[in-house]
Amino acid sequence: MNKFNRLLTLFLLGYLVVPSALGQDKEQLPNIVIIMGDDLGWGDLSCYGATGTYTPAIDSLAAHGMRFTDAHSSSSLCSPSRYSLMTGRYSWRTHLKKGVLKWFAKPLIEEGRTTLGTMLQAQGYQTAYIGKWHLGFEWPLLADRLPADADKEVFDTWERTSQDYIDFSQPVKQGPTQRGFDYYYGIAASNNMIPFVFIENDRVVQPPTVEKEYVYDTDQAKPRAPNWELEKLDQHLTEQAVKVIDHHFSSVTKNPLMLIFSTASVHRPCLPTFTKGKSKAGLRGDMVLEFDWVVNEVVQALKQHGAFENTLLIVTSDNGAVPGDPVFALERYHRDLGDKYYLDYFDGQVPEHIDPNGNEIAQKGWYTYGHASAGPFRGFKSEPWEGGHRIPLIVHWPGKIRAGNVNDNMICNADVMATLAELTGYQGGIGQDSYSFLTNLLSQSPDQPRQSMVLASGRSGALIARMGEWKYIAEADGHQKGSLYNMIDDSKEQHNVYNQYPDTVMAIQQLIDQVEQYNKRETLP
Ligand SMILES: [Ca+2]
Repeated sequence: MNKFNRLLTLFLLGYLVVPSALGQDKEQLPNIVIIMGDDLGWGDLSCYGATGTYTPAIDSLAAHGMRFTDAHSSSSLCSPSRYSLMTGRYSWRTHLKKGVLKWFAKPLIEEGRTTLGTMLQAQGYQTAYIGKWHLGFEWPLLADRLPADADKEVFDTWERTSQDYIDFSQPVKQGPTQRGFDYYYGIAASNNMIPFVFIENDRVVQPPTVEKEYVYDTDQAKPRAPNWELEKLDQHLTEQAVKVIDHHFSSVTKNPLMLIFSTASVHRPCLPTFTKGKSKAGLRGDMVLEFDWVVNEVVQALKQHGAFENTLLIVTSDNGAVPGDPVFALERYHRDLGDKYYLDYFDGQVPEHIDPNGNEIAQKGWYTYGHASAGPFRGFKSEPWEGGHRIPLIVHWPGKIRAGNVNDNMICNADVMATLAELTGYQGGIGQDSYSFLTNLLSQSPDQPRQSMVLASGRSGALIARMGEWKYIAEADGHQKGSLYNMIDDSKEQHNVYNQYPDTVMAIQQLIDQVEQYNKRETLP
């Protein structure tokens, strides 16, 4: 293909031209697709032992690829975990020590930092990001309604009135298209977070003008965009992902595709449509089935273009699961709106995981239907226990990964960057907390990619360290001493042996100090 045609093709596709990709033959590199669920738990997939859900599309990828059993998100909440996937760095190195980014927060990924997107652009990939971002934007303010203190009233607040200052007609800057993605279509954050709009590249597709329907779990909401249908978010986003695949492989471009598809499911509120009633794990379980449908749609689109065989496909989650359907929200929904959709689900169910000290949702507990969303592990999303940060992770690459592999080595989602750097021959700097597990994918006797790991608990910000057989949870907020568990004898974290092993505790604290200082492969000052 001559240069003019290539430029024309890129233009027609709506992609930015990647100068480094021009003139390079990258045909031999595989396409890379990452599908990331939101709050999808280790125990949610049938290939991880779930019986209340059935996920045949994902199970098939696991059966023909590699399933990791000791994979972790860098945090038990999503913004920080997503930061690590994108940059190969632990999120506690940023200003976000706990919690997630607020509605209109500034970008968490620093300008100029190497991301999965910029790295693969440099390697000749065309890059696209579909779905939930939750890593911040530069939101434009209305010219005629300026806040006295923009941080307090707009960018660093959970007040929903912050939306009243946003000019939805102007470009939304510093998002995915300025962090390494040629194309973006998605939602700013979780499905229950304002603004309820879709963003394409740096533009809001339709401004939020329609009064929000009351849906359980998202009351006090602001208006939504006319094309925002909460119950069909993933169906809409899947259409966009398939469109990217269709455009890419219908064109004459020979550059490989890198696509990240970050779904809205299975974050609450869970509002199943065509999977309603199909699982045995309530509304949330039904949404796990919808997530499996999403994966299948992407797989089928790749197959349709003959691209599946040359695609490295990763299916994973951003953090651990919630226990099930929130009783608080369901009761309130029923009180206000009657049994419009859901009442028949809850007959005979008894709330579990009640936390008297938690927020209003936790105090009422959850309906689980006997489904263990976190698998056999202790704890859930936002917590320091395994259920908060141990995630499902499956890699499929036909002809490269031996079918049916189960891999028990410890990896972190930050490691995806080093793995793809090694795979594509990237020589530039990458995040310093990223360790390649490529040999694990390609070799039958793989080494441990890493000996230790320092994660963070999303809610408290407590650092969590794994070192060999040990797991340590640091003191947080001054309300507890550290905890120490032996993950071989006690993977369910039932017996805190902090007091019995002071030398181990000291060694792990030293490890954390070293990791905090570790700067060797930094890409920014
Ligand atoms: Ca999440």
